[in-house]
Amino acid sequence: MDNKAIAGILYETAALLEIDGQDSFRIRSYRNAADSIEALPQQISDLINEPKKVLEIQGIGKGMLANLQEIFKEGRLSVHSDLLKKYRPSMLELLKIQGLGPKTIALIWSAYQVSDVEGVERLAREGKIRVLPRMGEKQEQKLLKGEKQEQKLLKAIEDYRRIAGRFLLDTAETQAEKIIEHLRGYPGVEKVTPAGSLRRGRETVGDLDILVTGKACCDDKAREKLIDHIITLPGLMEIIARGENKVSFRLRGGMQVDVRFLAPESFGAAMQYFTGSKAHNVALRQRALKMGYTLSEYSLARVENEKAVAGKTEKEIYAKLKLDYIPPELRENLGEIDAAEEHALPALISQSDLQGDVHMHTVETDGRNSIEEMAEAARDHGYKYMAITDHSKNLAFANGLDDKRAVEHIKRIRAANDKLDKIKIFAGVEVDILADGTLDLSDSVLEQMDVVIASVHSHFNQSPAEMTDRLLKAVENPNTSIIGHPTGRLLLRRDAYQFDMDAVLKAAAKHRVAMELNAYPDRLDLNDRHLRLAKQYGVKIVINTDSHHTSHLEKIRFGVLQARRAWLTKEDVLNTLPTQKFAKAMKHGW
Ligand code: DGT
Ligand code: CA
Ligand code: CA
Ligand code: ZN
Repeated sequence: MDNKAIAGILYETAALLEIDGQDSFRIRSYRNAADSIEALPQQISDLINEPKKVLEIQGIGKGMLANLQEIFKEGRLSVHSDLLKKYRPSMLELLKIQGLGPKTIALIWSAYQVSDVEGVERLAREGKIRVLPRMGEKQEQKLLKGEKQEQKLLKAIEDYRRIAGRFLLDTAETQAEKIIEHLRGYPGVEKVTPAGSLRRGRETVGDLDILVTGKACCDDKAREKLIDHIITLPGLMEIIARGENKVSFRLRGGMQVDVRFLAPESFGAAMQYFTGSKAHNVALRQRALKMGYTLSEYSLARVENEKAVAGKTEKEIYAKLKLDYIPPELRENLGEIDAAEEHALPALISQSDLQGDVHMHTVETDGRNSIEEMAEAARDHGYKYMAITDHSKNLAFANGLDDKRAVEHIKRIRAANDKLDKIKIFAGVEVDILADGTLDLSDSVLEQMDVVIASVHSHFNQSPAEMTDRLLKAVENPNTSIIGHPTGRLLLRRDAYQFDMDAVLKAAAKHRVAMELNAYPDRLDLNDRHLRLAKQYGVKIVINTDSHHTSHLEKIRFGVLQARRAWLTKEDVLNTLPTQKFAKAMKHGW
């Protein structure tokens, strides 16, 4: 179990203890321990056999040590599982609803013994929440007072449903890798591959679809043994269905996984089918029928005699359908089938095309590493250039730079650049676009920068008209090179702010200001649809990680995936350019 999973159990325990009305000291001890473990640089699993070292961790005393030992020994924590039994696991779902905290949940429980989302929704509709006795805390009074608060709760439940059960791409990928690792080298298992939305690189993933093939899949006894092995997977919470060719289960954290077992001769057909998307599959099946074939998860077969003509690989299926191979990222039925027929699919950008990453923070503001550390990491990554782009002063909680500190920072960046070989360090800034559209540093400072990323970090609730004007003003500023994370959304957490995207893209094309594709898995912004629109307007893209730590640099691949989903080629993306040309594009437009 990794630190994140352990912290998760402790956080849940804290919330459940609070619902249970336990004393606040005890509750806090679980939260503190969870905070420390989550931030720990090394894995607690590596330390657990050295109790002295565990006790040195802040917030972990003898009692918590015993809890951790129990988790590693038993795979669970009895306080946690007992409370879950008492209140039912659905209680954890309730905690995810905005504005619904443990105190209110406890109140609802004690009045109605309801602990699930549907139940709370019903109570709110029936006006039964507003009559609950009010608690001491202001927040709770607000929630419980009157009809308006019930409406707010219903809205929060609606929001929760929209995002519930979906996961960020990197979370899904990590879980898939664990499953693949668990099956690697198992006798009779040849290939284990993710399919579904993860393989297509969708920005969020609903459930994991994992395909397994090899000898162990073709024989009843071997398959049963294989399933017995699969369900020993650490972090598996419950088995949802166990069948002959498939096992479905839920992982801690709620993600559902479908693992399917396939004969090698159908592996390609199954990959094609279970990669989807559904819309792509429907269109492809219609094409097959027109050509006298049926396409299923087992094969592509002739209608008249049901004889398979393809199935072992995806490539042969597409080829038999007289189509160029369609990369998974494009399979959304958005024109890719016609393009494949006409040999007109774009040569999609790949990660190796990128020559640099130009959005990074350091300890000078809210990053964790120094200029040199970031630059060395970028060089190790194989980049020819990178930029340090710390925040500006409007972002006070990030200790943003004012004019004076910005100038000193430029000096430090230049000095680091002189010291380091084989990588060009550009001096840059991520400057706030203030509410009125002006930039947060003076022109004379911005002029000295190689890369100016202008971003919105405040006043998200402006009217669409105001926000559009604000962004247009930033685009028109001659110092702006890139608009950072242009819609400001945080996946599964915060919606994009509203503005006229067409107007902003038009202006960006005119002023030759690039749009960022922020590769950080919480953002992935611009999204695939907006990227395609940007390309139509002739706007160039820069793919950046927005790294706050050297370990974030590798997240660039999530950005590349989104770029591919948007049909982008190397030519659409500025940081595929060599160093000098890129520098020129940042200062004077491409
Ligand atoms: P997700 O899990 O919501 O992120 O999205 P997907 O695309 O992974 O969808 P999922 O897990 O329901 O199904 C995996 C793939 O299986 C899907 O992309 C296409 C295929 N599939 C599932 N149900 C159907 C169906 O009813 N018809 C067709 N043609 N394909 C289906
Ligand atoms: Ca799926
Ligand atoms: Ca599925
Ligand atoms: Zn930012």
